[in-house]
Amino acid sequence: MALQAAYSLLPPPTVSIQKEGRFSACVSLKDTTLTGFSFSNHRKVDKISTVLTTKGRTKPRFYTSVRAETVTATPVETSPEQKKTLRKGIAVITGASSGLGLATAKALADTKKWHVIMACRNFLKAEKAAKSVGMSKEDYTVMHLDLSSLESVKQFVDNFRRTEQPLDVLVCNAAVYQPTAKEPSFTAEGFELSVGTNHLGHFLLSRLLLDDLKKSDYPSKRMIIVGSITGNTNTLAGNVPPKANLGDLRGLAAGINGQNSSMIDGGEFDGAKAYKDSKVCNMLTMQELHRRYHEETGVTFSSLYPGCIATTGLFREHIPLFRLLFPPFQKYITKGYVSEEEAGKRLAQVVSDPSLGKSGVYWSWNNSSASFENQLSKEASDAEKAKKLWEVSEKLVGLA
Ligand code: NDP
Ligand code: PMR
Repeated sequence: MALQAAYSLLPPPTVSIQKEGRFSACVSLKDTTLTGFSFSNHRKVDKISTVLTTKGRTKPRFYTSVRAETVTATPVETSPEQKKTLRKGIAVITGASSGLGLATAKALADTKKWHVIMACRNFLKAEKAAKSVGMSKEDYTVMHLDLSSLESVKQFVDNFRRTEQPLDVLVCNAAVYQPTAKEPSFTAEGFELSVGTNHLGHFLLSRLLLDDLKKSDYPSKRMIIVGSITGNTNTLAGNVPPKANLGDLRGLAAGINGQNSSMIDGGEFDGAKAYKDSKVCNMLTMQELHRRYHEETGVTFSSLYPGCIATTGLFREHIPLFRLLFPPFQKYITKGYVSEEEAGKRLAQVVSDPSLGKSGVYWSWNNSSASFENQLSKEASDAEKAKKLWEVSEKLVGLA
């Protein structure tokens, strides 16, 4: 097979492909509307605020509130008059300048019920991307965030707080994938780049913004960390070498800085494995957040596999032959392919659909695009490992 030819150009696999594990559990056909709230068309501008741009300038922003006809979620304590008014939800999406993040921002913005904060490392790219998909100015704000710098994460949180907006949903979506890198590269604080960006950057961001989410008076507050099938070894895709494996986290505990090791399990650097390991960290972190904070805060914590979005920028560092063959391979052979637009609608469901409001769930979709609660692999659902990962990560990002 042609993809295998491209695949054979990668470092030799250490393990052979095994049979597919349990594919799905508890398939439930759900309503796929983006939100269960029903709104009239009447909108009014109710607040003018300022938003800090990357260059430290402030610019005026208008926030709109929307009159709700029916609200089906838990009511917030407000006066009878206020009860009729549901403001726009405010969602921060990291890495919204392309692929899944952009498609999700667009899907939410199009409902006119959400204002999206596009938290991106490249301000101009994000602005252009928003314009290119036809998002209206009043539906989004671009704010600078580079997840490969913990200082930038802290700065983003400060800047966001200065805007005095509430935070209703945080989507940890950004990621880097370096399948062809021979040597590791590192974040500003010296962590291997994939784990440093995809996991540690998001770990700090989610911990800091949890306080803001707690304060939100929105009917449903959510934190979503994007996972993937390739981190789950109970699937065929998760058994394509190199397989995710965090081991006993000795490399992470030693700082994952290239001095002892650049890999979480303490092994030799492998860019594809580092990405898959980072996805396992994302899925473990979501479950640990759920265990520690769901009851206390009422925040819904979720992860998901949106489908194989084979056309996104995630594969920008892969060899050209792979980039050519991967989309048709996923479309016609595995049938796991999903368009950016469809994947964006799926993630937007996890953001706002009342039927996806259960906490601690890893969502997937079947071939008819119906969502279901999927089963994570043994490692990606290991509560002991999740606790250890939490404690080690806290130290690395300076929270403990
Ligand atoms: P893209 O490359 O299109 O999007 C990744 C986004 O992350 C980009 O906006 C990129 O910014 C941003 N980003 C990368 N590094 C940083 C950083 N240091 N700071 C801030 N932002 C950063 O890939 P996808 O849309 O495919 O990936 C989105 C998510 O979906 C990831 O979590 C990925 O793991 C997940 N996923 C993807 C699948 C797929 O098949 N594509 C399947 C399963 C999960 P910039 O535009 O500046 O490069
Ligand atoms: Mg995979 C049902 C089978 C299936 C699915 C859904 C995916 C998704 N992949 C499947 C099967 C296979 N892939 C098989 C049989 C092969 C060997 C030919 C294969 C190969 C392959 C490669 C080389 N696949 C890949 C790569 C990548 O570089 C991608 C990757 O692992 O990125 C980390 C990838 C992916 N396959 C997927 C998905 C969703 C990816 C992107 C990974 C992600 O975002 O997590």
